[in-house]
Amino acid sequence: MTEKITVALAGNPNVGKTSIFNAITGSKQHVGNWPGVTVERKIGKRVYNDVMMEIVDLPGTYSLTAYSLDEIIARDFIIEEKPDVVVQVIDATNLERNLYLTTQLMELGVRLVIALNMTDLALAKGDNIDEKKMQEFLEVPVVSTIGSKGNGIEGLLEAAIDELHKTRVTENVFTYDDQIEENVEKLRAVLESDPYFAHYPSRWFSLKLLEGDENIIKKAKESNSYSEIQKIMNQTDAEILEAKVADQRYKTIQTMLRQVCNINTSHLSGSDMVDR
Ligand code: GDP
Ligand code: K
Ligand code: MG
Repeated sequence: MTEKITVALAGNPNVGKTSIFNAITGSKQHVGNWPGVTVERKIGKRVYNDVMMEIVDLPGTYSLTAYSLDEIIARDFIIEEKPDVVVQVIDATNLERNLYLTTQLMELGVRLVIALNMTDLALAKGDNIDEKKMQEFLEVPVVSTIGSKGNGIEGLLEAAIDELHKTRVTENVFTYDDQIEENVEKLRAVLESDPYFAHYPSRWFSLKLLEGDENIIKKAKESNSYSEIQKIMNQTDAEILEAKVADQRYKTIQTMLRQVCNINTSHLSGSDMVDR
């Protein structure tokens, strides 16, 4: 019997998503547009170990905020269409920047697998990334790939199927300061008592409301609980909260980088520099 699953490929622009998409799907792909917009949408198929996988190549994004159409498309696909597994393709030569998206995907609570791509270039630079430690730190499967050569693809598909069959999704969330957490808890209580929100991850949705995310506020306005939600939202300054959340994510990334990487800093500058 064949199982059918949907796997979404997410990641920053130019990290090798389409190369990996092509390596997975070969010629079995369909190119069109996302509904209502002229952003390209690629969908392909692959049967692996009796599993029929529908693969979706999401637009390249650095973040999952509501600031750009690409980000809204990628995010809405993940929260509304609920792919069975999200594979984030990461450029191994640019870990810090790529991991910012990882922190957001983790907060969304999706079943996540990381394709650590461009490992040939990282090696050539002299970077030494311990993918096992990275996997342990993030509690997310990490598979090394070279997308342009099709290396590591089978391991990636296996990890995606394994992830799907795990009984529990890893809830590796970040905690913020007490005031944020208090308001998140208040919002969660409201969201979880209103069936309209049953579809959404409540912690993530609460944080987005507190951050003043327009697209998420729009969704909340369609519920019967909006006046109650608004009262809680008014207790926090959205801009300050957004900055605090970003800060916490970067701190976590820095901690991880110190543990898992031996980056050859002679090739790096600016934000890629790891303080050790
Ligand atoms: P996307 O924007 O994420 O879809 O990235 P693409 O798949 O279009 O890849 C961007 C560029 O990186 C292309 O020139 C690819 O051939 C190249 N590329 C992809 N994966 C790898 C890899 O693992 N190693 C190297 N050296 N190049 C890669
Ligand atoms: K691209
Ligand atoms: Mg692409």
